[in-house]
Amino acid sequence: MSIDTKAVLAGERLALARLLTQIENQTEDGQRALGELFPHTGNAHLIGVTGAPGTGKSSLVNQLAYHFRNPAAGEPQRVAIVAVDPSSPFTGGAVLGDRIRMTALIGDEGVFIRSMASRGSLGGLAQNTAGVVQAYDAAGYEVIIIETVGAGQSEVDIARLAHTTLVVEAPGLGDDIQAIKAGILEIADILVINKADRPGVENTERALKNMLALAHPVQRVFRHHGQRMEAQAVTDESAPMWVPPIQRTVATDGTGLPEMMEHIAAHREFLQTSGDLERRERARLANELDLRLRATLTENFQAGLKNGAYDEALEAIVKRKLSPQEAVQKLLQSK
Ligand SMILES: Nc1nc2c(ncn2[C@@H]2O[C@H](COP(=O)(O)OP(=O)(O)OP(=O)(O)O)[C@@H](O)[C@H]2O)c(=O)[nH]1
Ligand SMILES: [Mg+2]
Repeated sequence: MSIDTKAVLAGERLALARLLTQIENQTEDGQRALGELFPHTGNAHLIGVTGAPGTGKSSLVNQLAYHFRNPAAGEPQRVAIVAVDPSSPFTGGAVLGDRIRMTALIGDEGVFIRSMASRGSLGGLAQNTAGVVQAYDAAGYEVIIIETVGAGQSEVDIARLAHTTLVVEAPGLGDDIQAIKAGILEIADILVINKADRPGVENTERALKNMLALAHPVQRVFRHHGQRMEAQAVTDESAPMWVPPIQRTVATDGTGLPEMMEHIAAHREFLQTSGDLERRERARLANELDLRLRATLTENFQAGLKNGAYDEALEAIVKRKLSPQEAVQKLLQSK
């Protein structure tokens, strides 16, 4: 079934839901629709929420959505959420403690939630997520929240997709030093200690503060999106810096959420005034271009190979008759 992109642009939920399915299934219709919609994207504030399983990311995302819908000041904003591979179900409130706020989101036309299963390759998931975010953006959602379970690479990928990245920690997850291993300082714009009602919160905060003190903020901010940004950072030492705040929250009752909203607003302001928003957008789109280019080149190349040529080459490598380098040359020449 072809996709009604006009209806998507008009914000019709059913059309959007259909498009998301096409994106997830990587259909040609879906890709074509995304192409048509692309000129209408680039307006939303993309917020990434990542952290270890069970730290309360979904609960926190629900709270954020509630606060964007019911702001302390200003107009309510429309919020779309994509939860990538959640290990616990994301049902728009069912996993949550704060029933009153969560119930307020159910049936709210200004909120759209989609969970995505991680199937296929990691690259495929990253592409699909980027597609879903574009669809939301075109549909006019002002805030797009992307939740992923952080496990190294996916944390980095989400940071590339988001303007503002929240890294969620929780006390008592075992090793407080877990934070360093995952390299979270590289990608966190805001550090959240959720489950602040639990014992051990001081230890977690102390560990995070120590880590932050050891980091080099100037480099940290600009290395955010890889090599290309680094050169800029070195030459531009007068550029304003963002030091990631640490915020305690209790996502099950909303404690710390007003402060959290202030940090997000401040970061957004920083992105705009420092010029970092433009740099991040550029890096983000470069990343997507690279990702798609690589995927397409590989696909085209493999489609043009003679039957069995790849397996033969692999077999020769396994038997040490060819080096991987030689095998690549051979495959390239066999075309
Ligand atoms: N005590 C306490 N429990 C919380 C808090 N936030 C979330 N929880 C509970 O922790 C459990 C996991 O919460 P989720 O929001 O599903 O966590 P998640 O990080 O999204 O989990 P995954 O997506 O499966 O990685 C649920 O039972 C929540 O009710 C909190 O601040 N304090
Ligand atoms: Mg979750």
